[in-house]
Order: sequence, then C-alpha cells, then structure tokens
Amino acid sequence: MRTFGAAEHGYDAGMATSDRIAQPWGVRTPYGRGENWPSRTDMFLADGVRAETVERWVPSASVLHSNGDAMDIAVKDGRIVGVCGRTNDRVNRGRLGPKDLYGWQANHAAQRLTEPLIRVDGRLVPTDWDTAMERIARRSRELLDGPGPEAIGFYTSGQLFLEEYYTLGVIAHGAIGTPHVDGNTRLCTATAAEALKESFGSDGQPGSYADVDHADVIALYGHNVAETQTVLWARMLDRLAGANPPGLLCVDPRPTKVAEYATVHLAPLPGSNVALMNALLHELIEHDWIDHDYLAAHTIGFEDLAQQVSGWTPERAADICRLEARQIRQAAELLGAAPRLLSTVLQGFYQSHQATAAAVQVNNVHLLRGMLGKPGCGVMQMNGQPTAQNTRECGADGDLAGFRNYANADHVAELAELWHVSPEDIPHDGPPTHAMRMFELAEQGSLRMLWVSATNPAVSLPELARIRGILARPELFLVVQDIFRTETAELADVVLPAAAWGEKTGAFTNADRTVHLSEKAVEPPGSARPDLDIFLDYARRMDFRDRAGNPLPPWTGAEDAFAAWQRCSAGRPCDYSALTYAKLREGGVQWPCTDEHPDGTERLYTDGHFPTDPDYCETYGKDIADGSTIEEQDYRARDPRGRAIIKAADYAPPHEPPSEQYPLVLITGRTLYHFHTRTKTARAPQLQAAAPEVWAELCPQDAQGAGVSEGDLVEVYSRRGAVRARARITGIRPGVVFLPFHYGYFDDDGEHTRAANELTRTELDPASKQPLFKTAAAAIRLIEHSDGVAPAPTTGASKPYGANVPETVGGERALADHECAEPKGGVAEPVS
Ligand SMILES: Nc1nc2c(c(=O)[nH]1)N[C@H]1C(S)=C(S)[C@@H](COP(=O)(O)OP(=O)(O)OC[C@H]3O[C@@H](n4cnc5c(=O)[nH]c(N)nc54)[C@H](O)[C@@H]3O)O[C@H]1N2
Ligand SMILES: Nc1nc2c(c(=O)[nH]1)N[C@H]1C(S)=C(S)[C@@H](COP(=O)(O)OP(=O)(O)OC[C@H]3O[C@@H](n4cnc5c(=O)[nH]c(N)nc54)[C@H](O)[C@@H]3O)O[C@H]1N2
Ligand SMILES: [Mo]
Repeated sequence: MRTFGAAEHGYDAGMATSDRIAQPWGVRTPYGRGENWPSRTDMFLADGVRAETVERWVPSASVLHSNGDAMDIAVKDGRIVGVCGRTNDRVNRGRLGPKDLYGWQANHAAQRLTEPLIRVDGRLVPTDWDTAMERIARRSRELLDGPGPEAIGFYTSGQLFLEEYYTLGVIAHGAIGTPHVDGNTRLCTATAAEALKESFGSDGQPGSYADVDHADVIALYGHNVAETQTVLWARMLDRLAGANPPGLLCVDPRPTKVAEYATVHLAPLPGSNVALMNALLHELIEHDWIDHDYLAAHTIGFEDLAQQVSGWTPERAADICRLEARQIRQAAELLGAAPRLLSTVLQGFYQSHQATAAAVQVNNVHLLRGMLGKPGCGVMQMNGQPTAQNTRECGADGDLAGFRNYANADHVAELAELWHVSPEDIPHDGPPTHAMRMFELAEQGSLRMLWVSATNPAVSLPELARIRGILARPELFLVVQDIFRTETAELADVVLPAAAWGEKTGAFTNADRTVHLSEKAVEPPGSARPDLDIFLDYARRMDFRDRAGNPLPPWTGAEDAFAAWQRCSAGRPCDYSALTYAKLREGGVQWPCTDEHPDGTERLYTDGHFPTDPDYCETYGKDIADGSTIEEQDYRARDPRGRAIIKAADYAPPHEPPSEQYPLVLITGRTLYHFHTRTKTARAPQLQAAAPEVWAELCPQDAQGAGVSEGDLVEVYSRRGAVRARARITGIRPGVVFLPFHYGYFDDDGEHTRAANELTRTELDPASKQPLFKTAAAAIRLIEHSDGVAPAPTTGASKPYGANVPETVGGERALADHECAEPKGGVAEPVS
C-alpha cells in the first residue's frame, strides 16, 4: 500500500493543498543551473478518498499531452479514484498538470461507449462484437477480392500504445499491403519528424528534458509550453526562480506565459517564421557566433545557408514579420551569446506556413553553434500527443517500422524477413499516403473503406464542411473505434467501443524519448475491448498468414507485441532491444536502450556522428521548400558520411494573406484546460468549468475597429465558413484573431458554428504534408453586445487585457495535494 507523504518524509512534512485550476503549475521548487530538479509529488483523489484507503496503485503516465508525466493510478472498488505523480521518475519528479490531475474522471463517464454499433436503415444500433467484426471482415474481403488492397485505408492516432501501432502497421503494410495508413500525427508532429530526418538523417529527439537544468538560454518557437506541457514549464519556472536563471526567447504572436517571462519576446505576424529564422541565422553568421570546428567536422551544406541568408538583414525580416529590427538583433544576440542553448519548436512553426523549412532552421542554429549532444544543448522538435513518437517509430504514420527507409531495398527486405513475408508484399514504391491524401482518395471514390481509430477527424481536420461530406459518403465504409460516441462516430457504418488508458496495458514514449509502461488498472466498461485486441481479432477473422502459414501478426497480447517490436527496432536509431516490461516497471527509460546502454541514452549525437549514412538513414530527404524527393543516387553523390545536413530555404509569402475583405490572420490552437476535441476534458468538471465555451481573442485596436468589447458575441468568418464566439480582448499582436479548436459542433443541434476548423483551409506543408491550422485570412463582425465576459481562462495566453474579468479558479472540488522534497524551498547554491 502506498501512503502519500508518510512513507518517505514523515507525514505532512511538506504537505499542502492548492487549487490547481487557479495555479496550474503549482508551487515553486527553485533550483540553480546544473543542479537536480527537486521533486514535488502531486496528488488528486476523488471526494472522500484518502491515500491510506486506496487499494492499489497502478503505474502509468499521462496521455493528455506529450510530456510523459509518470503517475500511479489509484484504484478502489474496481474504479479509478485518483492519481499521484511518481516522485522518482526522470520526467516529472512527481509533478502533474491540471489535465493529469482531473482528466481520469472521463474514464467513468456515463457516455462511454459500451457496445459495438452498426448502421441499420440509416441509424446506429447496438450489436454484438461478432456481428460488428464480421461486417468489417466481409467488407474487407469484398474489397481485397475486387479493387484490391488500395481500397482500404487506416487513419489512426498519437494516443494509442506502441503495441497497438506496431500491430496495425504489420496488418496494413505486411498483411493487407496497403500504402494507405497514417496517423493524426500528420496534423501534429509530421513536421517534427520531417525536420529531424532532413537535418540529422532520422527521426528522434537529440536532446533531453534534463537540458532544462543546464541551459543558459531556452528558445521557444511557436510553443506555448506553459499551457501545453505544464510540467515542463514548471521545470523552466523553477530554473527561473533559482540561481543563474536562463534567458528566454519566446517567438509567438500571443501573450503567452512564456512571453511574460521572456527576456526577448518576438510576436511575428503568423506565416513569417522563415523570414525571421533567416534573419536570426544572418546575424549569427554576421557576428561569427559560430563553432567553426563543429561545423567543419560534423556538417555539410553551410555554404548554401550562408548564401541563402546573406540578404536577410533584420530590417528586411522585420518588415515581413511586422517586428522591429532591433528586437530581432536582441534575439540573435541572446542565441549567439548563450554558452548552452536549448530550443523547443511546436505548432506555431509546424502548423504555420513553410513548416518544415522553418523547423529545420532551428536545427541549423544548433548546428552552427555546435550545440548538440551536450548538457543544456538540446533541440526539441516537440511532440504534442502522448504517443506520437510511437506512431512514427512503429510505422503507423505510413513510414516503415523502425525508422526504415522505404526507398532502401535492404530496409524493406529486413522488414520482410521479420514478418516472414516477401518484400513485394510491403508497399514501398513511393512515400506513404498522407492523411489528407487519404481523405482525397475517399472523396474521389478509390478509397472505399476507412478505419479510424482514436481520432476525431470530423472536428480536427481542416475545412470541416468538406470533411463531413467525405465521411458521410454512402460509398465509403467507415469504421470508428473510440471510447466515446464522437462527431466522427455519428457518421460511421460500424462503431467499435475501445478500452481507454487505465483499462489496458501498453508502453509509450514521450517527447524526450522516455518510454513508460502504462498498466491496466480497472476493467473497461461494458464489452469495450483494448484496441490491440480489436486489431488482432480483425487479423484472425481475415486469416492473415505469413509465408510459413502462421498467423500474421503472430502475437496474442501486449507483452508479446512489445517483444516483437524490440526485435524490429534492434539496430535502428529507436533501439528498444534491452528495454523489457520488467525494466519499464522500475520507471521511465530513454531509448536507445541496448546491451551496451542498458539504462537508456540521455542525449543523441554526443560524438557528433549522425545517422545520415546512405545505408542507414531513414530518408534520402526532400527539398524542404517545395517538397520534391531526393533520389538515392543524388543523395549518395553528396554522401554526408555521418555528418548532419544543413538545409536552407528562402521565405515565400503565405498563399492566403490578409486582404481588404479578410483583414485578419486567423490562428487556432489550445487552452490549458482542454485536450483537443474535449471527449475527455469536457467530462472532467473542474476542467470543463474552467473553459466551458469557445471564444475569440482579439487585440484592443482590432476589437475597437469592429466596435467590439470584452464578452460581445462576434462572428469570425473566412472564405470557408463562420464561427460564433464571445470576444476576449487580449495582448495578442494586432492583425491576428485566435480561436481555440477544442469545441466541436456536437452540442449544437447540427448548427455548425463553433468549430474553428469550419474556417481553416486545406493547405499542406510541401515537405511534411502537415496541414496549416495557423495561417488563413479571416474577418470579424459584431453580432451582439453583452455585459458579460468571454468564457476564456485568465491564467494563460487568453488573459484579459484591461477589462475587469474574474480570475479563473477551480474552488473546493479542485483542491489537490502536493508535497515538496525540500519543504524549505529556497534558492539553491550557485554553480560555478
Ligand atoms: N492543454 C493542452 N495541452 C496539450 C494539448 C491540448 O489540446 N491541450 N495538445 C497536445 C498536442 S497534440 C499538441 S500538438 C501540443 C501543441 O502545443 P503548442 O504548439 O504549444 O500549442 P498551440 O496552441 O497549438 O500553438 C502554440 C502557439 O503557436 C502560436 N502561433 C500561431 N501561429 C504562429 C506563427 O505563425 N508563428 C509562431 N512563431 N507562432 C505561432 C500560437 O499563438 C500558440 O500560442 O500540445 C499538447 N498539449
Ligand atoms: N484548427 C486546429 N485544428 C487542429 C489543431 C489545431 O491546433 N488547430 N491541432 C491538430 C493536432 S496537433 C492534433 S494532435 C489533432 C487532434 O485531433 P483528434 O485526434 O481528432 O482529437 P482528440 O479529441 O484527441 O481525438 C482522439 C479520439 O480518441 C479517443 N480515444 C481516447 N483514448 C482512446 C483509446 O484508448 N482508444 C480509442 N480507440 N480511442 C480513444 C477520444 O475519445 C477521441 O475521440 O487536432 C489537429 N487539429
Ligand atoms: Mo498534436
């Protein structure tokens, strides 16, 4: 039995409670550069439950962001009754964020799917598993016998477990032989993967969260870490509160918490990231803030970059970004003078214009400055979803499993050998079909069956009117596997009820390569089943077999699937070969984890050697500006021989710039309290109450121009649709309107007026194929004045400007416990 507090430090030594809606980051535990981040153990238990009366604590990690906060699930009477952060875990040292603390309540929500549904005479009706699965198997057989494997597509997630993705990848690539498999990771971190591949030869974060402990400057590019990885921000806040605090560079058009604490805050006009990056690189070169030895020994391509950025003076970029040249110079100096620089990149770059080109320039800053593979010198091309890294590793994003190169015949042969199939069975003629292409194929009619697991495209894809039309096509056989009856499920032919986190076992990997095991704590509701079991049931019904006549995939449970994945990953950059379930039960471990590195690997590329060898690399790469593929012989002709590749790109203006009719740039994104389409967070009362309805953020000038003040009902409209929302006046940069994308159209009686994606457009980054959710032209008009205020939280970037708005609080029901290892707190000794 675990007793919170009593075991380690004597009961109530540093124990306290706080409202973690009002204080999302909790209390400070300051520390100085080079010191260990002190622990702080956070716990939230259901009303009336005390730590002493919890029956079991089941190890897991959080699934409502990519940070990988380790936690134990509290179980009593067969139900989840709370969570407690794991004090000794390398990622969070016991801390949890608001979604971690309160989000588990969704597991027991009354609206959980408990039985399969099939469409009969136009309506979804309950059925049994046999009927539902046979319907899917029958349709699959018809399509395989008729038009063939390319009529079938799978659209999965960044929220399942590693074992589930690997199984799905083997079914799609090995057993069916369809190239149409992708994840919602395409909307999320396709650009992270692409940027890592283009610069370093393979996906995989070079750095570690421990770099926060050592960095002198932390640069955050389009990353609102304070709201989207709250525990990582708590680590940064603790450094800021300690000795030798780091400088912060924030590049974000909104007044985020990061911006508030920043040494330099640049708020560029959305869609101008490449112009800004080129000017920053221009300044690094101009001032010779460059590690020439590193550059010569470990990179190729510097001359191209130097030439590309030579004309990009701060003045030129300032004009495009609508910044002052002086601010860009200050930012460059911060980057250029830092002895240890850590950078993070996320959706403000990945979902904006020229995504890969911009993200790669951040890698270039690190290559120029020789700031990789050393403490404090990481670059985090962040993930967003909890298990996005696994979607990519296991091939469920269409890439081949184990970061293998589809254009390398030896890599395909290795997979064929592992799966006992022939190389021709594995589609590898060209790059994998990306998600938006799959929807296009369904629209055109050649994709006839789409199996959607753990994602809600009817809310999360751009240009929803079009997406609804595609999903509703009678010619498309749509399978939806979810834990709730989502907007997407409403359009399905078959709905499969899945077991959720806490109800099934599997491993997953966070944004700094830390793998955690999440074990089953409670039974799923009704007849809901783990996603792994559903995929395996399908494979058995389809009687997929390998060359020797054995079932394909051959495994029957999570641990066997994991063992098969270990073999598949062996020798590849994401090597899990020495990482067993037994080892994971001791806590999080960073891959690669091999016999030589049995405790995992904190940082990649410590010796300056990169996985760019032509025989080893994950890709021969692309032109980062236009997306065209580089052929094998061209790559070999410029063989980087283990050096990193510096790729330059010119700035190109956005394709839908503001106009007279649509004078604003629309950006969309997140708030601290909700996760995506809110299937879980809307069902956690503390979270839902903190951000109950959609709002629109505007700066005072733009609001005034439209005759709008705080709380007024406005319509935000683009060429594609309109959304109604209460206006929140904030310090957002002029010319920009922000909408959170969390609010689907579900509660709206079919009136499609809430979802941000009614307004977004179908445009992709040419290299990563990630949709642009952050650069479109829009306009606003006043619908009606109001005496009230917008339903937006006051704690983060939606903080009100001027108006008298009550603070966002959670009250009594949001009180959570915490206990600090060093209850004294205080400032740590400076490190020389
Ligand atoms: N609370 C919460 N946390 C989450 C999630 C969630 O839904 N809710 N989702 C998780 C997932 S899947 C993801 S992908 C991450 C996303 O995490 P983030 O990327 O941090 O979140 P976003 O709000 O999408 O976008 C970040 C910022 O980009 C800025 N931005 C917009 N356009 C531009 C631009 O052109 N240039 C620059 N420089 N900045 C721009 C926006 O102002 C915004 O503040 O969060 C993860 N964590
Ligand atoms: N406008 C705009 N659009 C965006 C973004 C943006 O910033 N702006 N961000 C994009 C990004 S980064 C992302 S990641 C996507 C997210 O978009 P989605 O993936 O569509 O959003 P979620 O609400 O996370 O959907 C996950 C679904 O999986 C279900 N689920 C949860 N756990 C399980 C499980 O264990 N098994 C199964 N079978 N189902 C489960 C949930 O109930 C939910 O319906 O949205 C993208 N869309
Ligand atoms: Mo994401």
